[in-house]
Amino acid sequence: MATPVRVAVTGAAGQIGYALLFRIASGQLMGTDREVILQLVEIPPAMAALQGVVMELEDCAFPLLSGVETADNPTDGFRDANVVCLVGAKPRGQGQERGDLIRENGPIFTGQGQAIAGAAADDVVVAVVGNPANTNALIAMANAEGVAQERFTAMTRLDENRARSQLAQKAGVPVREVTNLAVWGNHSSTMFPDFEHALIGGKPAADVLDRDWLEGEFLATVQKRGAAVIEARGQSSAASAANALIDHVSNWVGGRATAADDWVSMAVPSDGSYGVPQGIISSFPVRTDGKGSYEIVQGLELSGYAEGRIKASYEELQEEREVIADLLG
Ligand code: NAX
Repeated sequence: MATPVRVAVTGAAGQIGYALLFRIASGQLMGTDREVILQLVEIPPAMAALQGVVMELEDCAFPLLSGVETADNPTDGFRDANVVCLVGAKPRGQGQERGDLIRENGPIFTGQGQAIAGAAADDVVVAVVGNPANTNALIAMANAEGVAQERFTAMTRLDENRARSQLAQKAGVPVREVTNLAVWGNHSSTMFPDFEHALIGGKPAADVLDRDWLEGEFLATVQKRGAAVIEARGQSSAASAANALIDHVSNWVGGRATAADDWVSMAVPSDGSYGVPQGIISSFPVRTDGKGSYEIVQGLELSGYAEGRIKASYEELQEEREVIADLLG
């Protein structure tokens, strides 16, 4: 068997952590032929709770889990890590503005970016979940001197999965029949789940479903899904977020390459494709090789409607960038 993959997870004692770690340990992230070592990172007040999670991991006796380490700081936590999942962040408080949350969480990601540069493995890949995910990923990237920018991504896969499920339900088909669905832009209410390129059973979604429904109820449902889950469950999405992170990372480095005629959504540093300005981390349709590389899908034709939606979302990302400009080094 190959050397174990070291997977670091911040916020490991949180809700998403609890839904995520057991799946990583069971082989769903890196494949059922790769051993993993979990490196769990928390803040000092949560270390006791983290010990409970460690006990439960031990009690599962996962054959592929060859070690569990804990740390209360990112430098120790990211040492030699091949995969870093930045999940931990402060949640948005009641009545708190998005800008305040960005200012509050931003500094966490400067230190974590520096720790990735200083301590992680040469082949490290980074997936940010903690909100505001795109801008936090930008901060980490800007502070990780010497690490290639394309290693920094943020998760928009939950938005994609939500959108695929909504289309499948409306069309009355199994969700696997919905393909080529990309989310563009920011992981926020401005993101655009691109129904114009999505296929349902191989046919354009707009030929199968009513355009008014797609522009209206569909977009609104996907954009407000996180809030709907909080209202119903009393807590934010956790299992579905962990599941989306497994999808994101396993497609990227865990051996699950995307099909040649399909794509998935990842927020990645913009290279200027489709007019999305450089200097932000924005979601695009991407193809992955399952071994650590991805490329932004090229050559898609965007309607004026889609361009308008994408622009609104990247402008929001540019505004977020302004709010934390001083943290970009
Ligand atoms: P929880 O509040 O349950 O857990 C967060 C954990 O992070 C806590 O245990 C806390 O101690 C830890 N933490 C805080 N600062 C830390 C630091 N500097 N280093 C290490 N650990 C730290 O939140 P949870 O429900 O697990 O959500 C985590 C993050 O995911 C939040 O920012 C949330 O907004 C975000 N989400 C992002 C989603 C996405 O699609 N990108 C969807 C789900 C989720 O809302």
